[in-house]
Amino acid sequence: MDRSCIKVVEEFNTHGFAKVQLRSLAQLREVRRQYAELMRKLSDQKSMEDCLPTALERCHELPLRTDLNTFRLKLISELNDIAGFNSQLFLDPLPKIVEHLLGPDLLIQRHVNLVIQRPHDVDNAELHSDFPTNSAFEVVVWVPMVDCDKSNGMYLQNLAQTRAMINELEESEGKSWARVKAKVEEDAIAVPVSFGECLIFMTTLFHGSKINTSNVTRTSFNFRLKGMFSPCGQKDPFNFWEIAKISAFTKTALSF
Ligand SMILES: O=C(O)CCC(=O)C(=O)O
Ligand SMILES: [Fe+2]
Repeated sequence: MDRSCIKVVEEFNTHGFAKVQLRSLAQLREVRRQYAELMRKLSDQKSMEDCLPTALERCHELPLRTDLNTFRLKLISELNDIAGFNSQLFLDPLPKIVEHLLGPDLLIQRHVNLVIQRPHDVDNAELHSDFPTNSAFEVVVWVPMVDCDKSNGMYLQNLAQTRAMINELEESEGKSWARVKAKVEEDAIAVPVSFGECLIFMTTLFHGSKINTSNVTRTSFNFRLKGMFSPCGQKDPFNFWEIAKISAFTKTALSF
């Protein structure tokens, strides 16, 4: 691993999250093009080819045939018809970093999650942690299709903050949730993530998003990776995962 990957791993191990600069931008742009093409197909927009980034940012101006959630679910369903869609987002240097964190035998989430957050829409993701629905042994990859800052991105609590929150919740037997939530929303770490970057974080971290106060629609994908032999969460492992990478040794061992 080169110096920048080592730094990401160190940051991840200390704080439970890290930002990663993706190196295969051409491939990321290709994913964005595919996505915009789908958006165009499912909406009444004639063409998005000419000004793609702008079209994504101004997705809230699209003439939709249905409500946003139905549109989003239709998009997800079409995206998941593209074989290995998440693998297309598992871009260099993520494999090196994730392999270092989780080992050489990796599972990748079979279906992508898509978040479309329009300006001033109130259906933002409440403060939550993906654990224990997802196992603590997974890494979440969050990839925006537009530039995100604190007005339209995600926020999270680092490992120390998350631990402090859990202690407080346990001590109050869950009664301090509303207070903890209000405090988090006040001092949460908003991580600016531009197109071309992604965020990786532990499923155990508390995170969420606020109402998008920018004037651009935020579109982001998220998916998870897990070591093949680590504990599963509550999802059906046979539906949730597919193999991303398997070592020669494991392949041979599994053949017996
Ligand atoms: O993108 C968001 O606002 C929330 C994403 C999320 O909760 C996740 O990736 O686990
Ligand atoms: Fe989440």
